[in-house]
Amino acid sequence: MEPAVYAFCLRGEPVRCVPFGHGHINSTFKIETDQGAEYVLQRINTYVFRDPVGLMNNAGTITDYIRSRVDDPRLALHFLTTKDGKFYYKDEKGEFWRMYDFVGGFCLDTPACEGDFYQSALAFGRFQQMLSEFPAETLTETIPEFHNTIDRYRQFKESVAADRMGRLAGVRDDVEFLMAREEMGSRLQRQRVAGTLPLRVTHNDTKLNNILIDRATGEGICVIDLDTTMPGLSIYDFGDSIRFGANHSAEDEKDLSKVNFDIDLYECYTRGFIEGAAGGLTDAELEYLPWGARLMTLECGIRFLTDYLDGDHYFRIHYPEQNLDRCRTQFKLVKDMEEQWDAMAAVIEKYM
Ligand code: ADP
Ligand code: GN1
Ligand code: MG
Repeated sequence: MEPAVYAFCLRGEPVRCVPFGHGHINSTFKIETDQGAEYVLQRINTYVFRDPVGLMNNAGTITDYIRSRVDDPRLALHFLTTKDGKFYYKDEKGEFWRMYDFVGGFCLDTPACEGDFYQSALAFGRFQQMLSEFPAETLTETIPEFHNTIDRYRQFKESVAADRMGRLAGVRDDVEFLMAREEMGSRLQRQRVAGTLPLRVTHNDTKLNNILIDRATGEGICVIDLDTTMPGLSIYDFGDSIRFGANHSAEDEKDLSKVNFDIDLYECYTRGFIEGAAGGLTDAELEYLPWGARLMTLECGIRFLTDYLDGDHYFRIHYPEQNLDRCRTQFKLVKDMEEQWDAMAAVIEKYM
């Protein structure tokens, strides 16, 4: 990574570089210099992101746009440019790298308390609100059909048919679980096509660890991981946060008795997200929030299972069955949400 480090205009000489964070996609490092400056260096995963130049153009434009409209510069990431003025560096092997200021905060992998989750909801709601007038059509679709669950089912069925790793026999129940929900899974995409839910600039990957939290105040500072920011539905962002954060277990927990959807955390996130979006959500969007939670969870389960069947090329794994474990936690959460469906709708009504 050395040429990448030296390609960017840093304050001081780099003296330390350590692997950092728990993302599933990019490779992340923290860089420190002899003048006490701190940066994040990332190698962009080009297996996942086929157009890294378009992606960096999105990220650079969005963060400049936000920073030009707010008083606190920490509300958006600040990407450094290379010595020849680009937001990325392409090395000799064709790998793409980017560098941004390390923001003095921390990321959480599970909410330590309701307050954290509420703060992340405020920050994700506010992110959408800050971009509500941004010309969405100018953004590159960094992963086409990213939250098109109908297309995710298509890919899943292809992987089942191919059974490249010979793993199908061990996941019959999981396949059955998904096939029983195919019709329901198309619901958001049908609303998107029908135009009943407005197209907005959305983040599309709103895990709790994609928010930086201020150590001193406990408040959300800014949204990170902007790789999938593109036109989408507000309920994708709401739903993906609920999927990840409205429970008390790890995404790859093996003991499913520990994986339980927590309706109180769901309520707390709902309150924060609506408040952060500052009245910007339509009645149809509000009504569909529970669908966002249920279907983003289902979709993520489909993606983990598909990757498991294909041989784990997409999500980084640390042991062989990890994507299967991840898939099963998602299915357990979907089941819980189905059982608490009326209560989930009632929470939304309370805040409408
Ligand atoms: P990935 O696409 O792999 O998830 P991210 O951009 O989300 O990549 O970065 C991976 C992880 O690195 C984050 O989840 C977070 O834990 C950590 N991280 C990234 N940027 C910062 C930062 N500026 N300050 C603190 N932690 C960060
Ligand atoms: C990935 O990049 P990261 O780790 O924040 C994935 C999300 C999944 C998530 C599941 C670009 O997020 O879509 O929901 O893993 N990101 C991409 O944990 O596919
Ligand atoms: Mg991330």
